[in-house]
Amino acid sequence: MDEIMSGATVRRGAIDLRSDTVTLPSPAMREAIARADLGDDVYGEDPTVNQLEERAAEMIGKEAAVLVPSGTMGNLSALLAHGRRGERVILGDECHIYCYEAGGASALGGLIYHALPNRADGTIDLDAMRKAAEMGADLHESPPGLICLENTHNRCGGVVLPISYMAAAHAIAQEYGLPLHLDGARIFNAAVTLGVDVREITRHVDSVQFCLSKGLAAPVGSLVAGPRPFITQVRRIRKLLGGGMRQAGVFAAAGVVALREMVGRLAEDHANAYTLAVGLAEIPGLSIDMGLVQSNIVRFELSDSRLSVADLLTRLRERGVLMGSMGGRIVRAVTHYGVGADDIGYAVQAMREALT
Ligand code: TLP
Repeated sequence: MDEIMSGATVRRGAIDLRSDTVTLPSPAMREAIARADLGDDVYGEDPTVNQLEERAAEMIGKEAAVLVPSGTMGNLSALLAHGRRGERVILGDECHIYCYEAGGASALGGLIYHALPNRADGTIDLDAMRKAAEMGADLHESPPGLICLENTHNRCGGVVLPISYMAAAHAIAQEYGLPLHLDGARIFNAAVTLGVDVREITRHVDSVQFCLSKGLAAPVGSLVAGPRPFITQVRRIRKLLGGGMRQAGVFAAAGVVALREMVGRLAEDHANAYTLAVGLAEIPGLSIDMGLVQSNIVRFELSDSRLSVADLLTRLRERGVLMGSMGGRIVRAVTHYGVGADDIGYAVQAMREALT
């Protein structure tokens, strides 16, 4: 393992559980990248991008989709398309848009984040959501612009929002004439856990952003999907944000393969995450709520106060296993295409040693 971990950069060979964003493209993706038909996508002339957008819209059950460089830009452009300056974005206080996207909708679009507590299961109390949606009639209040949900929910440990909850939130949004946007960075993981076609989830939202570059293992890219006029507006905002790309078919080609070949293997990541969680749960000094291990994310607490999270992560790193800190005493491990079932046993053993 010394060889793997020497120097500042992590060499290939480490068991990298920091995120599913670290996945490298599959051989089929590299092949597709090499052979991709290309054109200038700002002119709408990249055939591979067009193919990806059409396929994505169909799979996700929306009229149209647009390729953006990142999940962050996807969410931001969707929020800016839905809301106007001074309007409120009603969302959870643990969601990625609120915690990890540099306040973009506020900084660049003048929207106001109205953050409501996220419960451990990733949901927002529906009464609180309704109250937030109601606010705005009084001229002292800022009007609501949209509601956002996240599924699977990253900071809550990859939990999956039930379809009945999505439907109930959608009903509230509709009652108040608000669009419901879904940060579905890992929406296919949610569909796999629920055992449904992804459209059973997305039919309860007006727009959705999902990532190709996480569990689906493509190197770059996210899609925003929704009604065609909305997507036209997102396309305009993507340009405004500097996200109009030229021969983007270079990486869209990997996205086409991702949608075709990688969704079907996500269950493997979920099984590996569960095995990892079971192994970690047996180690004294860690505590895990197994009920929240529902997809490819394992979130656990370092309850042994003799060791800091930073020290634990260093000890793991020295053993060739990488995990991430989520603040406080919370650690996150994410399984993905680059991690095999045999790596899980090794990672558990490394954790046991790191805590001894
Ligand atoms: N999440 C990353 C980090 O930013 C935390 C990760 O390692 O999990 N929505 C959700 C739910 C996400 O988890 C992420 C990325 C994004 C949006 C943003 O996607 P990118 O990184 O493509 O901008």
